[in-house]
Amino acid sequence: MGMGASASPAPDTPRREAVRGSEPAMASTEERTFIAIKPDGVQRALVGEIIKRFEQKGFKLVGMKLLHASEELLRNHYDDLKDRPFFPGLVKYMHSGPIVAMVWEGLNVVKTGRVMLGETNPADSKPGTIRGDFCVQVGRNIIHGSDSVESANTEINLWFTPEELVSYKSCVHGWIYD
Ligand code: IDP
Ligand code: MG
Repeated sequence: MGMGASASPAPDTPRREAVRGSEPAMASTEERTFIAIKPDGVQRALVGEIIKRFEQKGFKLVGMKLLHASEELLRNHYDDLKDRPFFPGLVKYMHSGPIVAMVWEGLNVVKTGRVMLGETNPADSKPGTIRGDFCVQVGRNIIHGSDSVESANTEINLWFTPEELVSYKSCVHGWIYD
C-alpha cells in the first residue's frame, strides 16, 4: 500500500496489539528477542554500529545494560552447549569483559534478528550481516541472538528482571507497521 496523502493512517493511530501470552500463534509486533554484544564486540567499539542496525531496521529497544556477566550466568545461558569441547573456552571468552545485553521488540524479531546476525561461523555469513561484516572466527563472533521465541523468553528472564524491561509506545509504530 502506498502512503498517499489522504489514504495513509496517522502515524499514531492506536492499534490493538496481541496481549502477550494469549495468542501465541499470531504474529505479534510485541515479539521480543535477546541480543548481546559479546566482549569482543564491545572492545572493538561496535556497540553503536550494532544498535544502529536494529534501530534502523525498525525494531524497538525495550531493555539494555552493560555488565560483566558472571561465569554462573554464562554457564546457564549456554547450558545446551555444556558438553561441547569448546564450552570452557566459550565461557572464558564471554567472561573476558563487559557485554551489552539488550532486548529488542518487533514483528518476527527473533527470526529476523538471526538473519541480521548471520551464521554462527562468520566464514559462512554473508556480507551485509553483522557477523559477515565485522568478524572472522567462530570463537570471536561478536554477537548473540536468541534462536527461537521459546529460548528468547528463557534468555530474557535469565538476563533481565521484569523491572528492567520498559514497555512504551513508539512514535514511529504506524510508519513501520500497516
Ligand atoms: P549461535 O551463537 O549462532 O546461536 P551456537 O551454536 O548456539 O551459535 O553457539 C553459541 C556460541 O558458541 C557461538 O556464537 C560461538 O561464540 C560459540 N561456538 C559455537 N561453535 C563453536 C566452535 O566450534 N568453536 C568455538 N566456539 C564456538
Ligand atoms: Mg545459540
